[in-house]
Amino acid sequence: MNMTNIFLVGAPMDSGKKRQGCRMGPDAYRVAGLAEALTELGHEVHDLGDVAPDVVDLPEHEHLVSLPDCVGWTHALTRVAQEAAGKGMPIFMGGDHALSMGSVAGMAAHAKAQGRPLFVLWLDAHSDFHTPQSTASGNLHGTPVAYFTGQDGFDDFPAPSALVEIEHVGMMGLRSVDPAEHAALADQHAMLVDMRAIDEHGIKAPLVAFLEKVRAANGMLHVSLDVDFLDPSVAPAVGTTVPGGATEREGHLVMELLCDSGLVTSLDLVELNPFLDERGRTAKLMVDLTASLMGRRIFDRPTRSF
Ligand code: 4U7
Ligand code: MN
Ligand code: MN
Ligand code: MN
Repeated sequence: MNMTNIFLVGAPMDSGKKRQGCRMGPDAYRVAGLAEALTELGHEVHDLGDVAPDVVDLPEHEHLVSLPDCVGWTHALTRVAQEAAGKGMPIFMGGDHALSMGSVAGMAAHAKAQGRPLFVLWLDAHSDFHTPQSTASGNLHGTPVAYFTGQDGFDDFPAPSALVEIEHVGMMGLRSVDPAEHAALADQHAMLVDMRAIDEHGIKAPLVAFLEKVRAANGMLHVSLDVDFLDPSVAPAVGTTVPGGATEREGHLVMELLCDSGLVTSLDLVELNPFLDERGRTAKLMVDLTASLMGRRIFDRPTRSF
């Protein structure tokens, strides 16, 4: 793989839900050796440190958890994402998944300025397609896809200067979709790959089909990796475990195929809660998956046919 200028952006956002701990994510990635692993692969790595949320003048909401903080994070991360994208490939070290409101909005603005469409690959057990009105939990980490595709109801948030078309979103790993999300997705054309489809067809076929769409449109590709995409038996450090997730090797294969495609222009690492980890194994796995995305191989050429 060619040398890439990588910008690590720490986003210790913990406001997207009630359970705390994701704020420790960026430092867990640093301790687990993310920068070192990428440097070893020949990339130039710049750690921009941790972002802080903008201070916004908004009262707390009776149902939505930490709404003012989430709005402040979205402002700050949209700006930082756009800046970092102008210099190289941003990797957002979360933080919970509400950070993707900012990271994706910023990448969409950057892509628009380049005259290219932004595609988003959402690797997650959940569809995160609630609006502030439909969420029963009030946890805004369940809403980012609705935000950056321009669904109604985000009036307190900054209006994104560029939206992602729902047809440009691919979701893989789905196994927990709430009724309201299900209804909202029914009349939209996102690529929805649930765990049953992965069991039946393997993880490669739907991914390759999605990547062909990205390539045909000369698109940029943002990958958003939620820890709960993976099965909790291999990735326990997450607050929203759902059994029946992707295996360790399915995770790596996705990353290896994405690497081969050469299409990925930004990455979120989200929902790691180091407080729930077992001797750092989830943080380490997320680092290894990122290394696979950025060129790490078992062999550097295809193994011979058998
Ligand atoms: B994550 C949930 F009800 N849908 O809205 C909700 F199941 O970023 C979960 O994917 C959201 O981890 C999970 O609270 C958000 C729930
Ligand atoms: Mn998520
Ligand atoms: Mn999830
Ligand atoms: Mn989660």
